Amino acid sequence: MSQETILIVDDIPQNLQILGQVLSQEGYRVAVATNGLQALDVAAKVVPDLILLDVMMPEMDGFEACRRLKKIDELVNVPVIFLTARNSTEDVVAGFEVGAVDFISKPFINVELLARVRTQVRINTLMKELEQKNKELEEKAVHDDLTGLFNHGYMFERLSYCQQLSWRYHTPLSVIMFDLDHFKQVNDTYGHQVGDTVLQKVSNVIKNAVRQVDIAGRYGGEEFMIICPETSLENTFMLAERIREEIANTLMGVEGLTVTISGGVAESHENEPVERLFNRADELLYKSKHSGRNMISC
Ligand code: GH3
Ligand code: MG
Ligand code: MG
Ligand code: MG
Repeated sequence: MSQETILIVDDIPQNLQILGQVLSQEGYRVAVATNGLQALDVAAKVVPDLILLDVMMPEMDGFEACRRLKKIDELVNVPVIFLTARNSTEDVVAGFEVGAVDFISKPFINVELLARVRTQVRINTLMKELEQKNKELEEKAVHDDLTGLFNHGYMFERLSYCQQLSWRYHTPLSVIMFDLDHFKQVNDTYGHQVGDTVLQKVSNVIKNAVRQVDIAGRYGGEEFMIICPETSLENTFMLAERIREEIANTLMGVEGLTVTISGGVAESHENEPVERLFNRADELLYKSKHSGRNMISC
């Protein structure tokens, strides 16, 4: 089990010692600070799982320290429990207002303090897991499972956005549409599993060929799309050619199997609807198909 770190902040060394002992015995790792300023410093370094914060301290009191902690991105979600001899209703309310999750009066009862700490650490752990899951889901929602490229929905979202930027800043924007040649035959001859592997290998060629700022996606079945911001038609054509050639020269993992790809490249026009730009690239792709495949048209 991972060991959680609790930061104890108190200006009286004896308090730190007693609290430190109580928490260590429960298996927590303990960090300490003796005033608000130092607390900010230590918190930034250790990023604790919880902070037990005194209110009355020299240099910077607990309320101000908490207010500042809540403005720091890495620390905003660290739960803060005030642990103080100040226990008027106003103090308690002020504590919650600056962002605390709980308020304990001194002198405290060990088992009660530990129960409150455990509860907040547990909630915090759940929150972190949820945040992580959320991130994973967000990633999954924009990617294609088989190839790891961006998916159809995301490509169109990004294309619209890139168009807005290109119109506003008068920078070029180009798109490539690709479609594998006679891919049905690959499936029919070698089976769908080999077909899937081909799609993955082709995707890897595309991923390795594009720049960091290019956006590569799987448009559908065996169709791919690349958005090239700030790239002229000529340069985008060269990229598409490079990818076409590379794919034609890539061994697809089965003896004797190579595949080719056809493509169409179009540059965005000002105020052109996204569908029209896409259709132009698609028409050029079909021109390549009709002209014999394994070629790029622009
Ligand atoms: P063309 O050169 O004219 O594009 O011929 P094609 O055979 O590639 O075109 P067609 O549209 O007739 O066939 C596309 C094939 O792509 C049919 C479909 O089974 C296959 N396909 C689409 N998605 C996948 C996939 O995820 N995995 C596999 N293995 N095959 C797929
Ligand atoms: Mg104090
Ligand atoms: Mg197709
Ligand atoms: Mg095809």
